[in-house]
Amino acid sequence: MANFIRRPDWFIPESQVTPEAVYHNRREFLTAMGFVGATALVENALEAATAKDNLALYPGKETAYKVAVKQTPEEWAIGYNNFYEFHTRKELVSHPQIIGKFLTEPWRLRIDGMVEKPWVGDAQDLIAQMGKKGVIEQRVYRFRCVEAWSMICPWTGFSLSKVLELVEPKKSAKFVRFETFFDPRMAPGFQALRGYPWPYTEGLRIDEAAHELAFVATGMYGKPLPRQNGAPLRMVVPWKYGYKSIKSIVRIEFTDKQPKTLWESLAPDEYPFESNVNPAVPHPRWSQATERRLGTDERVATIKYNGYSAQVAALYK
Ligand SMILES: Nc1nc2c(c(=O)[nH]1)N[C@H]1C(S)=C(S)[C@@H](COP(=O)(O)O)O[C@H]1N2
Ligand SMILES: [Mo]
Repeated sequence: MANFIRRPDWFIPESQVTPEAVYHNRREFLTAMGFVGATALVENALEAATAKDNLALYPGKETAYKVAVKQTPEEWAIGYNNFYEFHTRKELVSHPQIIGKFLTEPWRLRIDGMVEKPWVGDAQDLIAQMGKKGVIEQRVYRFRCVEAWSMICPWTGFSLSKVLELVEPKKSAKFVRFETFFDPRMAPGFQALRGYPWPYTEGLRIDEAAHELAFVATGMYGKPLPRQNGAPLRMVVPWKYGYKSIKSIVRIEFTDKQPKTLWESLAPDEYPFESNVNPAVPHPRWSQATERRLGTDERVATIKYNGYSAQVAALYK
């Protein structure tokens, strides 16, 4: 029977899976996987933070980013997820049998491409570094999925512009490309959707990435992100449809070419690169005029740029 199951090219046999003992020793694991380059060693020696060390950074300092409407109940925000690497059924993503093998520590993150100072290290080291700079905030944002559901929740994290300050993009960098982890051992969706152009990728123009509102979230509801919401770190781009808010990022690359995103490769007319929330432009298969608030039966009017016109409209003159 097993012989008849066609394995995709990237299938990794059980025999090659790193033994758990090694996996759990972060330094050895990184070395074994060939991940510890010169830069990584320097960065890790300076920080070497763990998720536990970083707990003190939550929920982050309060800022002006609040919404004068009731927040979505936490159980909805963390129990109804789009994360196709795991499952296409939103209620199932957070199920222990689906998300249970997803290890988010250690987590190697690369920030590179057209930058003066590439950064390589563990995601927790980046979070610790941002903590030292005092830029960790809690922001309450509206979040609007292209499927016409929405939520309002508090995120902890830092502005993506702080990452730009850290790596100093070169003049030639016109776009930022984001990439999600790709490891079929940790997530069943890669197998289930083997025709998809994995890994999940997304992108922003450099001026969008530099905008104050573009946020790197490491937590929500005052705690580190649950795995199903994109631990250890993800984007939250509140004026764009939800799929632009890529989860569980392993690489942030600065480039001079507009990146091809996963959803754009699958259906360019339905999920174009820009994807700003706009109630006047229907999706080819449904209206975008209204949205359903998670955890309620309420349908409310969708607002242009998801309510962030005052901040972002100037980007699109
Ligand atoms: N890697 C990855 N990121 C992703 C997705 C995904 O399937 N994989 N889904 C996107 C979509 S369509 C939405 S609406 C949001 C959902 O985020 P949430 O589950 O935290 O609400 O994540 C976005 N980021
Ligand atoms: Mo979405």
